[in-house]
Parts: sequence; C-alpha cells; structure tokens
Amino acid sequence: MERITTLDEFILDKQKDFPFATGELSGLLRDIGVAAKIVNREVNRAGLVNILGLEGSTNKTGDEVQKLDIFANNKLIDYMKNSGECSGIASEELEDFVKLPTKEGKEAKYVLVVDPLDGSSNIDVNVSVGTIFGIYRRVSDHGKECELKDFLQPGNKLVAAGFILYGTSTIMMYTTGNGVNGFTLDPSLGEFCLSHQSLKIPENDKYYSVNQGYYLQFDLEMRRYIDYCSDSRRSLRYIGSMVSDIHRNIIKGGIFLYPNSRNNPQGKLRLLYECNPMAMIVEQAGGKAINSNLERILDIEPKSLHQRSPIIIGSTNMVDEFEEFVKKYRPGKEG
Ligand code: P6P
Repeated sequence: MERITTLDEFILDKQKDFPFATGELSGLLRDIGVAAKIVNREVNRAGLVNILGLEGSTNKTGDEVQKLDIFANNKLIDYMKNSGECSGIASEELEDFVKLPTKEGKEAKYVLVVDPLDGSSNIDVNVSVGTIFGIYRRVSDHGKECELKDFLQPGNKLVAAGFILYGTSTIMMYTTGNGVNGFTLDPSLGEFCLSHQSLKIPENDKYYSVNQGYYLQFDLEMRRYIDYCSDSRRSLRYIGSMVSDIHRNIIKGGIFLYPNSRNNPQGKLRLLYECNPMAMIVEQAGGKAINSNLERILDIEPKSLHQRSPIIIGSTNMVDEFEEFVKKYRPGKEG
C-alpha cells in the first residue's frame, strides 16, 4: 500500500518549491481545506434536513439552520478570517466584497474569490455540487484595507485556483501554477489524501457537455458544432453542475460549453469566481478555455464582480475544433 500524503503535507512540501514563500499562501490553502471538510459534512446531511425537520429551525446552539450555500459562504469567511492571510472575499453570495480584519496588525497579502456552493439547486435531488475558489495577490497598499481593484484582476493574475467537488466522494483539486493535484477526503481519517498527482486532461473527443435544451437559442456556429458532436457519435454528458461537468472532462477528456444565447447574451456563468478559477485549473492540466469570441478566459479584464462570460473549456483539441466552427459559420470571423 502506498504511503498516504495528506493535503497539509503536500502543501508544506510544495512550499519548498517557492524559495521566497513565507507560508501565507500555504496557510490559506490549508484553511480552505478545513472549511471544505465542514461544508462537506453539512452537504452530506442535507438530505436529513427535511426528514429531521431541521430546515428553518434552530440547532442545538440556537443558530438558525441556514440554506447550504449561505452556510458554505459563512464557513469560508470564518476560516479565511481565522487564517489572517486573507484581506477580503468576493463571493457569489454577497453583492459586494467583504473586508476581513487583519490579525495582530498583519498585512494580509491575498484576496479570495469564491462560489461557495455552485449548483446548490441540485442538492435537493442529490446531485453533486462544488465550491470554486481563486486567490489573488493584492494590488492595493497592503497596509490598508483591500479595494475593488484587488478583485477585478484578470484570471492570468491568479496565484492559486481550485475546487471541491462534493460527489460520490469529496475531492479537492487545486493549482498554484505548477500543475494540478487532486485530494480525496478519507472520512475515516478526516484528511484530504493525494489521489490524483500532476493531472493532465486527455486529448480526445469522448464527451461534449452542453444544455441541449437551449439549442434553438444558440448562435449558428454553436448549433453546427453540437450537430457535429452528435453526428460524430460523441457522448453527451450534462450534469448541470459546472464543477462536476468540468471535473469529469479533466479526468476523461471532453469539452464543456456554456455559450451566449438569446436568453443569456453574456452566458450564465460568472467570470471572477467560476470561469477564471476553472480556466486556470484546466489550462494547468493542459487544456484550454475561451469565450464565444475566441478570447482566452484568463486574459479578460473584469469590469464588475458578478459579470458573466460565455465559456468553452476542456481538451485543447476539442476547443480548437470549436474555434474552427466559429471561423467557418460566424460572419466576420473567417480564419
Ligand atoms: P443550466 C448551476 O446552477 C450552474 O450555476 C452551474 O453549476 C451549471 O453549469 C449551470 O448553472 C447549469 O445551468 O442553465 O444548464 O441549468
């Protein structure tokens, strides 16, 4: 049996790769791992809420039982406060970013962007959900509170990105720009254990992942690409949970598309805390992530915290193939 490497051991070991690392980023990643274990416990109990009639009531400590995405949001904020390494958080659950108190006058270097529980509407039907996070180094004066510009950085400035998938098992994947590694939670140990080292997304055309129900709302090039995938007898897999769909493609190969449509001219997914972190992870695993205008997701300059972006992400060969359809079928986009 191979020796178990825990997330904490791995983070500390990788810190040696950064000669000037002072441990702040490692501390942040470890605290995200702890928050993930707590969220995981509640997600796993979600089905009991109805049976035990907990929802909307108060628990033993008198706290009101919260909706899980609010619970996840608050837990992440609590643990980021605890680390003292995070100056502020921008979250899908919060209209504006939240400033965190510095610890013992420490100048926190980083800010966090997070979707605390993506796909939470799937919980009621026991479908996998996920937490998506990205970490930026601040661009504002470290001696003062964080500012909006700390969050409105392009994804190519992320120093770390990751997700936690609460599925048949709970897995945390992250990158600090030197490849992607995955850790599976062993409930008997209460530890995330290294299970997927130096992940590379397969180059194949196994799966395409899109909500085919919007077919008639898509632009011509998207409809032609979907027809081509279908005619090529590729398997359509669409879970309706971004983390689950992209995680499957990282392991098996494939493409995930949430493009613009008549109902969602900018797509549905959020640039800052959904598209950018997932794009960093997929690129670090050897894949590609673009928007409907064939621009690299990580190069888009954000204008607002909750702005949306169309996204086409996955195996490089399939994303390149999609680009050919855009050049062929979109007027003015000839290659
Ligand atoms: P649709 C879940 O609600 C989510 O935000 C993503 O996780 C998922 O990829 C997408 O929306 C699904 O959207 O329009 O296909 O239901």
